Formats: sequence, C-alpha cells, structure tokens
Amino acid sequence: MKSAITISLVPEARGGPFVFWDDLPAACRKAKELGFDAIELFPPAPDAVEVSELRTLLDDNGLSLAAVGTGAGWVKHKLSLTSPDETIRDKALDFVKRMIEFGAHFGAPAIIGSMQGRADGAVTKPIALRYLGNALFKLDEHAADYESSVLYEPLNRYETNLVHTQADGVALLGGLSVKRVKLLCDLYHMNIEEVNLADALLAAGEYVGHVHFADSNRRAAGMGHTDFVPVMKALREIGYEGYLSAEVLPLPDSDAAAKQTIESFRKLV
Ligand code: LER
Ligand code: MN
Repeated sequence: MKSAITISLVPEARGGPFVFWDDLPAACRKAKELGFDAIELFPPAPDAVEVSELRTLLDDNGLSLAAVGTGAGWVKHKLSLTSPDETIRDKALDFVKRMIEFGAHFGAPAIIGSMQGRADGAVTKPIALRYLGNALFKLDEHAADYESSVLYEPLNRYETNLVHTQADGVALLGGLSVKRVKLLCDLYHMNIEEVNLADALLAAGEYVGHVHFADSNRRAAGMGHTDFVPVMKALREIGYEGYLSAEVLPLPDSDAAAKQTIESFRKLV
C-alpha cells in the first residue's frame, strides 16, 4: 500500500478535510520531506493547474498523483450529477469528464464524491440513482477512452441520501457492469455508516479502488478512536495495493496532521 496526502486549491472548500491548502509547490515539498508517495489534488477546475507545471512539481519531488477530486464542481460551480435540471447534469458530467482527462495525464483516477448530489423534491431517490447510474456508465466509457479510471465514493447520511455503505456502492456499480469505476472507501464516512469497517472492506473486495485514510473524527489516523489494525488486516486480505490517502482536517495544523498520518502509515503498513 502507498501513502498520499491531500492538497486543496479551492478557497470555497475552506474548513473541509484537506491537509494542505493553496500553495501547491510548498505542499509538494512538504509531502516529499515527510516521505509520502503521492499527493491527492482538489483543484478548482480541470484546467486550473497546468499539466506541465504539475508534472515538474511531481518529478522534482519524487511524487505520484494518487487521484483528483471533482468536488469543486459542487462547492464552487454548484454542479451535480443528480440535479433536477438537465443542463446542470450535463455540465456536471462534462466537468467530471474533463477532470478524468486531466488525471489521465498522470495515471490518476477522478473522484465522484459530493458531485453525486442527493435526492430532493421531484428527484426522488430512484430517479436520482438512475441519473447517477447513467452518469457513471458514461464516465466509465470516457475513462476507457483515456485509459484512466473513476472512483465512486459512498458518503455519510449528512452529505448525501443516495449511497451510504460500501455494500450499496457495490450494488450500484455491479448493476451497471462498469469496468473502470471502483469504490472510494472513506474510513471517516464508514465509521458513521458501517456496522464494522473491516467486514465492509472484506465484502467490498475487488471493488475497493482507493481509501481515504481518516480517523473516526476525520482527524489524522491515530488522533481518533478507530482501530486500524483490523482495517489493515482486511485490506491485506483483499489484496488491496492502492493508496491510503489522508483526507483529514488540518488539525491541530497542517504539518502536525501530515506528520501524524505518515507515522501511523509507517506503523500500520
Ligand atoms: C470527499 O472525498 C468526501 O469525503 C466528502 O466528504 C466531500 O467533502
Ligand atoms: Mn472522502
């Protein structure tokens, strides 16, 4: 398994669960200094960071790009894949497609988290799930065109009313027969929704494509009460070799959260 740390370049997401903020070169230097394998980037738009600039930063610091987030489509542009407005759904799909293309330059999947939206009013849950399924199906094809992939993330009940558990995520993806869409298992959301973290990961098996490495309180691993030992055992058992990416609050500050994360990672992996 490999380590990654999150960097947000989206001012509107301030207060959100990202370790480093705003200054991409400085964050890359920190990630290298602490010995992370990769960064996970949350850009304001698919064209906000020059491919060549990011390539240089990654190469200079010996880092990979673990994944790119699409949440700015929601927090900044109010786009959603399940909006009642077809024009907004189309724009949301286009935003994610362009983020897939950006990530593909670096072999990094695009994450569908808050862009999945929620069922609301006339968009009942079955309708929202149909919109979401249609979008994931098209994104799977787009990812194939760019030899890339997509991560679909079940979120806790306070952030969506569509898919909360890994089992429901597996049911959604399995029903679509998508090949390039995997689950993003966020241990913070899972702590709220799952009966047992390890069992949920074991059952999700080969659908597990990425892990957000967060403690029970969304602080760095080791700063809450999650028992990571059975979680790691489950990940090993299913043959997971992807990233443990710290999408956590920068508490008590960014540097301390990053340092705690890499210490926990080294202890556990
Ligand atoms: C995104 O990865 C996530 O976990 C959501 O909570 C969006 O904030
Ligand atoms: Mn997450």
